[in-house]
Order: sequence, then structure tokens, then C-alpha cells
Amino acid sequence: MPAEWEPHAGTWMLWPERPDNWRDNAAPAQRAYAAVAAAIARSEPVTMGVSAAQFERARALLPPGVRVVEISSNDAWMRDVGPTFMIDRRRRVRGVDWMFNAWGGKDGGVYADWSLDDQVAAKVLEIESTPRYRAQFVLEGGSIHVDGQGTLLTTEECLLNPNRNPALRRGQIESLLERYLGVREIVWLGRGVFNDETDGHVDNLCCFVRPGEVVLTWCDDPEDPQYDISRAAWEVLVKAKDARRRRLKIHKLPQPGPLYMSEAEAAGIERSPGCRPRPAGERLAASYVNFYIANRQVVMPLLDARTDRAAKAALAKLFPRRTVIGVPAREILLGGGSIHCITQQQPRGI
Ligand code: KQY
Repeated sequence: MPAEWEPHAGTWMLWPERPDNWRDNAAPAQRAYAAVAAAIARSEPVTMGVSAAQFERARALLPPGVRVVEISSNDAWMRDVGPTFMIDRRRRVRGVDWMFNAWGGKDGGVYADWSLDDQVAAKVLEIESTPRYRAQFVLEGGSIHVDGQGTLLTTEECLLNPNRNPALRRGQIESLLERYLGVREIVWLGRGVFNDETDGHVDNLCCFVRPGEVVLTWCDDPEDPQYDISRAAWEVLVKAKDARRRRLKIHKLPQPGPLYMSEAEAAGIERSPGCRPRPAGERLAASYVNFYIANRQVVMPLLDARTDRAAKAALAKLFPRRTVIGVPAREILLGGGSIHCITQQQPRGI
């Protein structure tokens, strides 16, 4: 699996629509997704999958350069339901199609019917005429990060959670990751960001910025539950070695907030029995680490006026050869994720 900073043929996204996850009939979220697509489209092709019902609206809100194709889905998290694109030894692009169970199935999953989501990866690969490997293994793209040189980062909270692959032990999961993704070294962090409904996806906590270097969401308030989580991750990272036996350089990126769902925001979300409730006052799993590396840009979430500027400056230092673009992302966060979660890179092969 190539690293995210390697050249992309393009980016895939899905259009948000369901009113029991996105407030006000998803209109504010759609504007936020359109802004993310527009930012990425400045440096690479973007394809948006939309339902038939939303085709005209999406087309109208998205820049003309964004390709809009009809793909049905249960929600709008291409990172997790899309394929994981691979490059084989002959530089040909291939796609892994993981099983998907809405972040935990009947045991804590976010919604009850994920049958359309589970077909998204196959549909993307059909559109691209890219050979598909269907894995008999539940995994979401947001639960892994790689350096493109054989190292994978993940969390125990997610990958060892019995609501994903209850029959598999740690060693078996490692073998499957090695086989499907071509990695040799797996760095297991403990828990992900506090109150992350994905059961601690690593893409909200920590990622590689280049081989041998990671950025970790950070919190200096010992009263905040994120304090211990970030320190525990740091302890693991400081002892870890990557696939080339290098020690990792760890950059800390202070978290925004803490941020919470407001009364007005919660009031705009429809309640439905098949979908996780989003009550007012709930702590949001906000993190600046959930950014996306596009061909010439880093697209980062703007979440908190008090900290956005410092976070953007920190990312600009980490990515000196890319322009850092901030996109307001609170509406995406209200639905349970951020910019990395809604995007999926397709590497350039031959
Ligand atoms: O972390 C991600 N990759 C996705 C977040 C999805 C949240 C579901 N509501």
C-alpha cells in the first residue's frame, strides 16, 4: 500500500444525505463536503459518488471539474467503505475490498443497515476497471495508516475489538494485514481519540507525515480524558521501530476544543431507530490529525477559531512542499468524522 503522499491519480468521496446523521437535511454537511472536494480538485481529479435522488443537487453544488457518478451508499465515509488501493510489483493498481459492518455491526455499530456501503468498494473498482481482492475480514480504511515502506499504524481499540473480527486473534490479524497490504511491521497504539464512535480509528489520532515521522494529536490538560490516551500512544511510538528499523520522530499537534454538540445542532438531526443518536452536549471526537494529503496540498479541518491558526502553521512546517488549505469541518465532525474519513486516494500506477 503506497503512502498517502505518493502521487495520486485522484480522490474518491461520497455525498452526505441521510437526515438522521446530518442536520437540516444534510444541507450544511453537503456544503462542507463540496468545499473539501473543491479544495482537493485544485491539485487532482475528484470523483463524488451520489445517490440518484441527490444527483442534480450534488452536481449543482460541486465545481464543474468534480466528476459526479451514481453510487448508492448508506452514508458518506469513502475512507471506510471505499477500496484500499494498492500498487503491485509491476506498478499496476489493485484494490482491496474489505468487509464493512458500520463500525461494529449489531454490537455498537453506527447504523443498522450497511448493505449499500459494503458494495461501494466493488463499484469504485468497476468504474476504474481495477482488479479487486475481496477480503474476508472486516476493516475500515480509517483504522490504518502506512508509510509506504512496510510500516502500518493502527489501534488495539479498533482492530482487536470483538465487534469487528471476533474469531481472529492479534497474530492472525497481523498476518492478514501483511498479506493484503504488503506491510512487515505493525505499530499497535492503544486507544484512539476520546469518544470516537469508530472505536478509535488511528486516522483521527496519529499518522505518518513522511517515512520515519508521525504526527500525534496532543492534549496538555490532565483533566481531559484525551491526556492519558495521547501519552499512552506517545509511549508506544517512542519505543517503536519502523519496517526499516528506524526510530520514529514524533510531532505533537494540540487538539482543538474540547468541542461539544450544541442544542441547536442536535435539534436539526432526525431521530431514527436504525441510527446512533447524536444528543446535545456530547463530546465530539475533534482532531487536526484527520487531514488529507493531496498531490500538492494538505487539506485540513478548521474546527476551533482559538487553535486553527496554530494547527495550520504546524502542518505547514511538516509539509513544506505542499500548500495547507483549511476547510471549515464542524459540519463533518457533527456526523462523526473529518476530512480524512470522507476521502480515499487512488494512487497513480501504470
Ligand atoms: O474515522 C473515520 N475514518 C470515519 C468516521 C465515520 C463516522 C461514522 N459516523
